[in-house]
Amino acid sequence: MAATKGSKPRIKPFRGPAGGWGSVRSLAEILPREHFPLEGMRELARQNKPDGFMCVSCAWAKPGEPHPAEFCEEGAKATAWELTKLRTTPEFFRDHSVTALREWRDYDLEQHGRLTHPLRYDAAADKYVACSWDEAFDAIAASLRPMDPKRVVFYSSGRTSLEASYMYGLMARMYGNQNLPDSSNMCHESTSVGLKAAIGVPVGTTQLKDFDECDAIFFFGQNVGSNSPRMLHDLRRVRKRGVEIITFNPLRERGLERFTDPQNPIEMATLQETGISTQYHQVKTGGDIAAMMGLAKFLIEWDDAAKAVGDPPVLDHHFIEQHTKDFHAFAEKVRASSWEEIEAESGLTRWALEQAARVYARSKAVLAIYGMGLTQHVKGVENVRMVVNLLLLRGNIGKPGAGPMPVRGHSNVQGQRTVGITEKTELAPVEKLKELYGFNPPTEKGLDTVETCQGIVDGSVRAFIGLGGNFLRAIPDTEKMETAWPRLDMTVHVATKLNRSHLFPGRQAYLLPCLGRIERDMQQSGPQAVSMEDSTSCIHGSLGKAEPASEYLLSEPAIVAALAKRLLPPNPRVDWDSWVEDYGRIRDAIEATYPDKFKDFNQRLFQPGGFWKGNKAAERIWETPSGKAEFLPPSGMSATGFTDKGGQYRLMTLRSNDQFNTTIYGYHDRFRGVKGTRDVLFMNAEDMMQEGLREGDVVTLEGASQDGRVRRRPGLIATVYNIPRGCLGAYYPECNVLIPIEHHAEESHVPAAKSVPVTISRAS
Ligand SMILES: Nc1nc2c(c(=O)[nH]1)N[C@H]1C(S)=C(S)[C@@H](COP(=O)(O)OP(=O)(O)OC[C@H]3O[C@@H](n4cnc5c(=O)[nH]c(N)nc54)[C@H](O)[C@@H]3O)O[C@H]1N2
Ligand SMILES: Nc1nc2c(c(=O)[nH]1)N[C@H]1C(S)=C(S)[C@@H](COP(=O)(O)OP(=O)(O)OC[C@H]3O[C@@H](n4cnc5c(=O)[nH]c(N)nc54)[C@H](O)[C@@H]3O)O[C@H]1N2
Ligand SMILES: [Mo]
Repeated sequence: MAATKGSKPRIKPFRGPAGGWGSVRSLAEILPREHFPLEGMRELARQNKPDGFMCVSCAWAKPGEPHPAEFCEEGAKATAWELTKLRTTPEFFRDHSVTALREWRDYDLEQHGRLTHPLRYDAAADKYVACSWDEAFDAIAASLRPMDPKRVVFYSSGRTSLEASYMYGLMARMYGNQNLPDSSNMCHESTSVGLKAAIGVPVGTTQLKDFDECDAIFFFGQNVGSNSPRMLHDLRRVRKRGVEIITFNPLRERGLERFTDPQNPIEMATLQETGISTQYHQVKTGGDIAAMMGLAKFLIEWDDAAKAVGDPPVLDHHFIEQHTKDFHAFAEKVRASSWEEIEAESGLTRWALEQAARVYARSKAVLAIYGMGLTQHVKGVENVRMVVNLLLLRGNIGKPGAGPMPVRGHSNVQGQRTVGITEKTELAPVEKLKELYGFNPPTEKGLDTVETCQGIVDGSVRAFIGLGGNFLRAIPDTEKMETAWPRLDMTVHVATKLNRSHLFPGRQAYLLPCLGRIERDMQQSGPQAVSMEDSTSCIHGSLGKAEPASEYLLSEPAIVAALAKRLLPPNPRVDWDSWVEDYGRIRDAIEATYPDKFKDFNQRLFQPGGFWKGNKAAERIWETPSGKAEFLPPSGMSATGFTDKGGQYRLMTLRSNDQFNTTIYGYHDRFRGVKGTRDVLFMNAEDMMQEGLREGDVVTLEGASQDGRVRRRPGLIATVYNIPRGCLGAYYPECNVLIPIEHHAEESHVPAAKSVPVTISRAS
């Protein structure tokens, strides 16, 4: 593992708020380092505006009436990362072999700047060499055409636009598979599976306006200050109105504690802060099912008691009767649960849960906001369904100010699923595609992320095409996967910057550089806009205007079209070239395929605040098999899926405030007080004492090894941290080596990155 370069590591508590002067200072460091061009400041001002471009960072909603600067520290970093003046040219690859580059840190690979030319891997020289686009497309198509389509995977990362995603999914299906894993397979797939089963829609039912109507927010496992900072404005607004925010998180995340708006000169000058959470419950990792069972237990007990004496009910029985199924089975399971077990599994006292339950019981409209702290567990889907159970008890779905609000990750990850990036036949528009394009789309289920990994290991997958992302770094089991990867016959990555996935080429490999979203995309009919769907199901147009990083870049739609044309037999009904000439025609095709969601797509493209694609559950129409919203009693109290034993910990892998997924912007995690390193192991003080460790000791984590494989991550600095006993925290992706590929959510196959069983040793 490469050592950390730069300043001496320092870990001490951070006392400031989220936002505030810290975020200004952080940008003042990063913008010059990226050689951020002056014109870039103009681009920043266009970020998330109705006529501008949509931030390439997170998927948080973009309001119709934006702030003068509708971006956050993280969004500005992401823009600077894309608009950097630094370049990774063919000369760079002449000087560095692929094997040598594997020794580089993730940070240094991307920091070297934007890719400029299409590249072919020359195995004899172990180097990437420049090639022409034609050569690349011809070779890729020639290699894929004779292959069994079932053995080829088309991955996409959630940044890709609706237009490119639609074409990509169509290409895969016309070729003969729906092996279309995307980053949501590692992320909110637990939401898509859990919500679909429970309320008939795979996405949240809520929108920005619900912040103005809610009177309480229950907030589970999402680090708003680092990962969706623009939401802090919404949270501050509701706090000023007296809305209670009840947070469940093993760590005291600063963004959930207090915030100073860096764009508010008065707040900045006077160091004013808004307190965010009104209750903060440091639940044990994997303890949310138990915590929510505790809340439900209070509500049901209070309701039973009220009924006995003829008081007004605590539960919304009218809603439950009219709209839900299996309430009684759920209530029985809750009544039968014991407080001992709830307290032990959640790590929270009955008293603390009572305080939270009281807020829930007296609130008329409750939002439930959540992120990876719920989805990335073996019982991740049950976590999500437990959120629904809780909401259903008081009719908190399908009314203003209430409902589930999953916070999605990548800026268009939700949208990709909407336009056909899915391995599941029931989610694909099979009949429509048949009707529109006259072919028989495959109906055999495709491979998701975990199945792709398994296929690469067992040799059944022969080719991997990646539209964005850093798959090999984002998935679990780093060592095992890096060993298997080069056995692939063909690997292709469409990317903006060099990353570790590119350094494990298959027998044939191409690296194709593309335009970023902020850049001008000029096609035959003029400059092109693309579109994306945010976390609240609103669809926004996005127009890039910045000068492209290189004259050789192609747009993602152009790359997909060029490959499709060579790979597929001609089909008079799909004119790939005409789609690329004018992306409006791709949007027409999307509208023809999904007329309900995308009505008048082109006309509404730049509607301020985006246009809402609609949501049946929000109207209390339940598209479940029973036609009702379904309660589901959890199978057990713990979300971890494994039994605790002496010396074994639950490791959660985390993002810092200085990264976007596998992209490392820097080595600080301001809110957690970490400076100059990512090799940190956050530990409870008593656990450290029990292990005989002192602050700063360097330790090794060892992962589970049912398959006989040793999974180790040496070089972590043990650090006393406010974290529940038995739980550990360390950074992703450096700790992915510890996660077995089989350790994933049961129904959704999301890698269970938030509770990984590990032990600690001093061996290096
Ligand atoms: N700047 C920036 N923005 C991003 C990203 C980024 O890397 N950087 N990534 C984007 C992507 S793709 C995604 S998916 C999102 C991710 O955003 P988040 O959903 O915030 O994901 P994580 O950073 O993994 O943090 C998960 C949070 O859950 C808590 N947690 C861990 N285990 C548990 C548990 O068992 N129960 C509870 N209640 N809490 C738990 C952790 O303490 C942490 O606060 O952010 C998106 N936005
Ligand atoms: N242990 C652990 N593992 C995790 C997680 C965790 O919390 N813990 N989180 C999971 C989650 S939620 C996610 S979403 C995944 C993330 O998985 P991915 O989405 O696959 O990874 P990213 O790091 O977002 O991808 C970064 C790369 O995208 C490319 N890129 C950037 N912009 C563009 C563009 O406009 N076009 C194209 N074509 N390429 C571009 C760049 O080359 C860059 O190197 O990781 C997952 N893995
Ligand atoms: Mo994600």
